Amino acid sequence: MIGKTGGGKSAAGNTIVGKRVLRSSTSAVSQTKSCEKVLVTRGRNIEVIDTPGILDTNKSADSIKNEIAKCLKLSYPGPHVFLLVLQIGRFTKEEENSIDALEKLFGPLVSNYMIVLFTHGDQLKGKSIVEFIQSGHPKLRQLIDRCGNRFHVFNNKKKCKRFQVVELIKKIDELVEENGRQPFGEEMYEEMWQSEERQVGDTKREDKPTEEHLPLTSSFMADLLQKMILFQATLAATDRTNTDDDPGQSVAPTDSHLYLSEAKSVIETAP
Ligand SMILES: Nc1nc2c(ncn2[C@@H]2O[C@H](COP(=O)(O)OP(=O)(O)O)[C@@H](O)[C@H]2O)c(=O)[nH]1
Ligand SMILES: [Mg+2]
Repeated sequence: MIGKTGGGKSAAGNTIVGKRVLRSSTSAVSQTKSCEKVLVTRGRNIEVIDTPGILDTNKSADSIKNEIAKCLKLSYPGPHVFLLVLQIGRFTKEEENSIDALEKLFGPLVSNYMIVLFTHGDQLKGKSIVEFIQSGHPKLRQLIDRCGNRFHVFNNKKKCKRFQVVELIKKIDELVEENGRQPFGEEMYEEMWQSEERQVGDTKREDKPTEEHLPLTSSFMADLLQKMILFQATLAATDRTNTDDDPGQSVAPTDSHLYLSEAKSVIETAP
């Protein structure tokens, strides 16, 4: 799960798991200090990895690099899906730039593994999520389009949440099939493995790494830091062409701009 602080990632993780295991709160400060993996077993194993807001631009590239490295380890041999968590009624510049930025970090194939997961479904007030998207900001529609038109909505406050989870898992299963059941980032993990062989100067090792022993060499980390800097610059970029053709809903160059066409009453919780 990827998104900005306060978007509802931890709450969504709890909805998926069916228990309150991840810390979730209204605080503008991230309650999720570091990546965490939780396992849910309901006839099958599902691993959910919660992350602190890696789309927040007030964090240093170096600290986010370390979080990403931890996520890579936790998700070895690669995630089957990235859930890009967006809060209904909030769509910030960083979220708008998120796909471009994530492609800089993980490569262009990452969008083949993305599903946009909206939270705060209760804010739809009777509207369907499709209606919300269709009447929403063009940039939001573009983002969903780039994610192969895959999206889902959670109301994490709903009493009975199973149905929405079942529907999400169905969408994930379809995506997994579309991707030939291959997890994301095989080459990236392969590259880590090989860079360790180069560093150690070993003859080729037979054993594949396990999650705990996944090598993250200094050259891999240095490369990751470079990508992280590019990632953050892309997140913070302001699209100036936007203002001319769409003056009513232009993207303000602030960190916390809200597209209020849909949910005027939503309280901004991001820093
Ligand atoms: N009304 C409502 N509140 C939600 C929903 N999902 C999350 N929240 C609240 O939004 C706040 C931020 O959620 P959190 O899971 O900590 O966000 P994170 O920083 O992305 O992990 C918390 O107060 C949650 O209770 C939702 O679907 N509906
Ligand atoms: Mg959290």
